[in-house]
Amino acid sequence: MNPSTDIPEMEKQPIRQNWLHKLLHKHLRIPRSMIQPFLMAVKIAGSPGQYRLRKRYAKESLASTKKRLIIPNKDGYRFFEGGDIPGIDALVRYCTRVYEESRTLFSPEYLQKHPTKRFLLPILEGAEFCRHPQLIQFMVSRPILDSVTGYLGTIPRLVGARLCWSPPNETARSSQLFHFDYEDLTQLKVFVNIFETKEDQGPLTFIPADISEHVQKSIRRVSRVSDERIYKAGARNKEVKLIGPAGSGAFLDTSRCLHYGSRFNRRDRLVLIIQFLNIHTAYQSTAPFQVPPDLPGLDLDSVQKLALGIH
Ligand SMILES: O=C(O)CCC(=O)C(=O)O
Repeated sequence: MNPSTDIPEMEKQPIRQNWLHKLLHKHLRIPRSMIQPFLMAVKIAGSPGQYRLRKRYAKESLASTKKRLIIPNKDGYRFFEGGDIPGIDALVRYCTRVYEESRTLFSPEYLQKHPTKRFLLPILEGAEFCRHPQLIQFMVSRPILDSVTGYLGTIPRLVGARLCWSPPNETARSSQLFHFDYEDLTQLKVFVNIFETKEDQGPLTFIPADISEHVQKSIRRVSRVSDERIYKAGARNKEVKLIGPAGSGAFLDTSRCLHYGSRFNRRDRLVLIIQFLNIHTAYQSTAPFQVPPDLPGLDLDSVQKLALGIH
């Protein structure tokens, strides 16, 4: 892998909220657990062929895959090491070089102007990945895709990705506080530590799905509340941290597992975050991209094409 010498522009794509979801959840206060299955059923009714096709492909591809990393449903996560997914060493080298070339985007002046947002700064985000087909090829490599398919029970859609840098910071706000992601009731993000990540680098920190569910039942509003409230509701000493060498990582259902990261870093952290959703999910990714069908540099089978929405 050789990173392009292009310095990526910081193109942002807006989050498109589903207006019906907004009306039902925000205005009529109907819980998400009731709305999302309903919205999904509406979307499936709109494209039943896609729904059946993805289920069928999932069944066939899982039956023919001898070895894949299984993500237990009860836990909602699974760690992996560099050797578990071919290509991780090359990925780490590539992302490190992109980071080194792009650091100038975040000059000391930039950081001074944005004192409160010194975490998860996007080195690459959304459509910018189309300039790095090697990274897209990795994201839909079969060891990753087959694990996600096994967990979600369908060929998922790769909906977004971010290569993020979190420099030293003094904050605990927004995604630095425990929260669930909202795009669906279940989803998978793949977190890859590009730098070796230790306790003082604000590692991804989460609570397994079954305990998170218990916490949610005890206190109805769980997002962005204090750690103490989460602990009192049954999660004390239950946190799990993604600490490990470059190339270590985790599959995490961020809709079912309370999580935070990049909190009080003392040293830099660089992480690649890849997001997979069910195709009929009501919400869009916060860093979405659509891969053009003729993007050079990709070598894809039919399952990988489905995951990228290329037909
Ligand atoms: O890794 C982090 O700093 C937090 C990531 C996060 O909250 C997310 O991707 O949903």
